[in-house]
Amino acid sequence: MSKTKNDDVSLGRFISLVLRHEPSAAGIELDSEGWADVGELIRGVCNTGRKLDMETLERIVRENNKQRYSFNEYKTKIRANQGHSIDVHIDMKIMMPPDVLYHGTSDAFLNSIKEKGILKMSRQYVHLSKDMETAIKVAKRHGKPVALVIDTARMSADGFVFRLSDNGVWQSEDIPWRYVAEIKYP
Ligand code: HQG
Repeated sequence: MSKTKNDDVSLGRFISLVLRHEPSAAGIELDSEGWADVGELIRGVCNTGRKLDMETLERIVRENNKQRYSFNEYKTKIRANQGHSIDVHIDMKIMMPPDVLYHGTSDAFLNSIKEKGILKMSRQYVHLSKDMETAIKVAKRHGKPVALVIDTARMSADGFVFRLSDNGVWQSEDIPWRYVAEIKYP
């Protein structure tokens, strides 16, 4: 990876932390819809000893591998598209999901998930993806990966709703174990 790419990835990680979990890490605040003022974010990030300017921020937003962030129309505000643990309201479209979606997790969490269901844990929603490969990638962050195949058709029929973030991540409320159709190991 080139130096710039490396720097962008590590800056992106810090920006995710600030915009999803801990704005105070850059000494800033978000509004109720999760927006940060772009000038404040750049200054806040620079105050931590990192280097960030508008050109770099625009490149990070444009090239981020999961399209994690969005600017407003005038590029005066920025927010994370999903993944928040703090209490902000991101207006996501409620949509009919495909018949199955996948949740990636660690083999080590399975007993607890069987007992309590797939819980949101610290985030606002349970995250689901439309393909197994993405779920396995997510799962690898936690340990020996498994993908749970979720019967979203049955969940929808039972009244559960699903939201789709602007960057294509499906979001659900807690999922009881009975909706897990299959456990897949890569
Ligand atoms: C697990 C990444 C024990 C759950 C990804 C998961 C994603 C339980 C972990 C996004 C449980 C929470 C979110 C239970 C759930 N007992 N463990 N009852 N219920 N869990 O990081 O889905 O790269 O909060 O299975 O792409 O791993 O950051 O959620 O393993 O979309 O943009 O508790 O993070 O996006 O972990 O990842 P997380 P996640 P970014």
